[in-house]
Amino acid sequence: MTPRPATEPVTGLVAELVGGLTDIVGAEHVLVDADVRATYEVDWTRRYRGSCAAVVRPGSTAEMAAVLRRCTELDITAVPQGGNTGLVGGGVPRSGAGAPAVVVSTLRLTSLGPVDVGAAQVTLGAGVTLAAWRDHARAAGLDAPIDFAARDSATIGGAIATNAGGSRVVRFGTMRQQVMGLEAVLADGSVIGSLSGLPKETVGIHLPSLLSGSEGTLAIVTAARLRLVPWYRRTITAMIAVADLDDAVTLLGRLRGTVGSLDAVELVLPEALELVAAHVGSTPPVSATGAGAFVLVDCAAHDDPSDELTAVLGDAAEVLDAAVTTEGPAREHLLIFRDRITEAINAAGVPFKLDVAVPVGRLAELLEVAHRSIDRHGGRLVPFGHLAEGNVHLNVLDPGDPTAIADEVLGAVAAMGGTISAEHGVGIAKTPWLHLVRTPAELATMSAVKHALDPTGTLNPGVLQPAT
Ligand code: 2HG
Ligand code: ZN
Repeated sequence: MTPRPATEPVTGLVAELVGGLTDIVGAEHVLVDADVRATYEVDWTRRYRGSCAAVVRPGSTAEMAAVLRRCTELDITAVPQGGNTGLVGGGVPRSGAGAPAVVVSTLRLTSLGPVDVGAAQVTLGAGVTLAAWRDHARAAGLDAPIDFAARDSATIGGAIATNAGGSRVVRFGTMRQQVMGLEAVLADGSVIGSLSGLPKETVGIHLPSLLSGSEGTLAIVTAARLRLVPWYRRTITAMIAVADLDDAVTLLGRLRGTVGSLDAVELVLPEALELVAAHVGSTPPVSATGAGAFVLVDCAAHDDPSDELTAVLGDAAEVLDAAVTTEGPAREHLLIFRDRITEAINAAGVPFKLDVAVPVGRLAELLEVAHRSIDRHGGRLVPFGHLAEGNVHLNVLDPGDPTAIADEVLGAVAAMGGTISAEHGVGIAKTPWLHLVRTPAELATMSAVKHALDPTGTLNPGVLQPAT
């Protein structure tokens, strides 16, 4: 690194940075205008924001390497950003950060490799969206194993960085399980990884595992070799009203034991159903009378899975009411009551989000704790999530004292054997509570790995690090 005189004005440094980046990617891909930078500087919920000196958009791995090398040389921090759908403040500049930062956007890394049908794999650029992954796979008769509501904007790189989950985890696992290989750039510009996608290989540390969930703090992923799964064209979807969370969990057990085509088992609590119904101006397809929870079940198979699901629902005493639909507009209508909850929440205010998971048998207890805490500290709870993984998104609108709510809820989650982040990541939002789920020895290990890969602290500072 070239030492800089301590007195050098920041403006001089920024000019040097912009000049250097322009040499690498061209002026049209170094965004310095405040209005243009603005959308990269705030997260989707509007809770997290900061400012950057520039947004740089490398168009290849070689350009990414040169960009990061330049940032490291100039002592500028780099905040990687994909579709900017993150919910924990990990993809936007930190507010009040001392050193100037650049946002490194992966959105130009959109290469779609040929689908390898025999291997059921494909190589994609980090900036490819989940929807494009799905469409590309389907054009070859296969499918993408990961899906969630932000599919049109969320990128492969971001999904790897946060080890994203979504609705199909019950069948295929999280993003980490889909990464057969990857290519990534370290802060010093070294390119690491492999895209050959070998299902069997034991030669030491598995880089895809190390980097999945590392939130852009160790390296920036530029491309990935991803698993594909069969495209099950026949679907049946049901929204089921049950009396309470314990009944929802009993139903989950029945489904797991008997329905081989199970693709998603999602959870919508009454407060969330009410909010999304008002937002989309439509009545939910099931009767809410006496219902304490709604379970959304998706089954998908090569042959019609209807009998398999309806047989279970017909026998289950927990089912108070159910709306069942196969493909087409009726299914789309049903799915909006799950897919559009986040949007409905955002339309109602700036939410405080706690993405937590507990063993499924303790979900009822978790909701009681959350309600009691919010009664004490103020706010409106909008809970929903992924029943199969015990993963609830506790969204709080107008929180009176968000820190007190987080202290109580996350403390209780940890005591139940749960986690403070199930699929959104830690970002900067959860750093004060990392100690609840990681021991001092584990935190020291994480910090040693960070230091080994990014000794200059260039990549995504503040993210995934215990708050001091
Ligand atoms: C979902 O499950 C996403 O739809 C977003 O993880 C959750 O808005 C949220 O809290
Ligand atoms: Zn989710």
